[in-house]
Amino acid sequence: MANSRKKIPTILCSKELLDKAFKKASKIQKKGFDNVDKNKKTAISKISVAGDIISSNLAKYVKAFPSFSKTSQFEMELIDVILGIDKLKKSLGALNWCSAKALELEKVYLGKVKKAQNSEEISRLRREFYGRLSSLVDQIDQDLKFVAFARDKLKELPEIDPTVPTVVIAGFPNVGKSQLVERISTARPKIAPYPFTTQGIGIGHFVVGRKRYQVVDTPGLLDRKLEERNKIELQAILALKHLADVIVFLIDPSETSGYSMKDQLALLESIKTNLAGIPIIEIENKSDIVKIESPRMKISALTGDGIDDLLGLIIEMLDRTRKANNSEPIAI
Ligand SMILES: Nc1nc2c(ncn2[C@@H]2O[C@H](COP(=O)(O)OP(=O)(O)OP(=O)(O)O)[C@@H](O)[C@H]2O)c(=O)[nH]1
Ligand SMILES: [Mg+2]
Repeated sequence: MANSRKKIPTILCSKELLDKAFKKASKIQKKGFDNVDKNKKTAISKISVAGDIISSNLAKYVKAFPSFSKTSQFEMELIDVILGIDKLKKSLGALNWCSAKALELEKVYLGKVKKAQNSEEISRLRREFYGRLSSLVDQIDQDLKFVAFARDKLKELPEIDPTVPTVVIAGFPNVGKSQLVERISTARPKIAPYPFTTQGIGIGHFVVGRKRYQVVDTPGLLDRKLEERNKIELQAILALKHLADVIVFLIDPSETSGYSMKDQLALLESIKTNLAGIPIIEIENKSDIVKIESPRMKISALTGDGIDDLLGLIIEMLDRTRKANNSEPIAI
């Protein structure tokens, strides 16, 4: 799915789709042995072209969406959080329905036009077909708009390779997760002095010798129940659950993030309980401002202090803990 979603074409709304169909049909002029024959052949061709364009474009949209059966569990859940799988399936179903209906309508009107006796009737039937085709497509306008939105969202999703050893950076908002990801990987996330800067999952890489590792930046988490978590936080939870071979839990003892140590440590405990089995490295960030007494490793993602040691530890743990396939890290 990761690559196929990049190929989904631009999804037109109902008005654009109808304009496209009618514009193409309007250019058609056929010859005939008399006026009625000419008008009939022209109308038949216009109806076929307009109906076919609508039907084939809708079918193309549906087909371009990746098959859910081939999507990984992580991506399924991520799409469900961001878009709603049922909603997406329903809208794609509506496009499919409309595609078949357009062909059906086309067939009915082609039959009627063939039997028509005079030019007035031919032109009335052609107009009637256009009107009915328009209201058919207008009926699925909301679905087209949702599918267009879904297409854009799917394109934004990061490319994740499940076979590459992966460290997920988690913690409260504003503690410096993105700053750390930027420092240790190829990712260039947005870093800002306010919470909830990161709104989705970001992926970066780093390479040591011939081995490649994946770093996942996540949105900030608050210490609260799963039912209360919003779409943004749920993405972080999914990354922790499905992608992490190792978790780096970043703590901000300076509390300049705006969150207390007590709350941050409570979140750490709940992650430990809920994701038991995934090794967690507890790190204190912003050591350039505040260092507290504790056995935890201290770093400054801002100045780079302590980063080499942390990276060494991450690599050591990733090499020891291979979740995906239990295989060796991929050599590049
Ligand atoms: N002094 C100091 N500031 C830091 C350090 N690391 C990050 N910051 C600052 O803290 C602020 C938040 O950093 P981000 O990396 O955006 O924090 P985040 O955890 O990704 O935040 P969200 O995406 O909102 O969850 C920014 O102003 C950073 O420059 C550090 O080690 N020392
Ligand atoms: Mg961030």
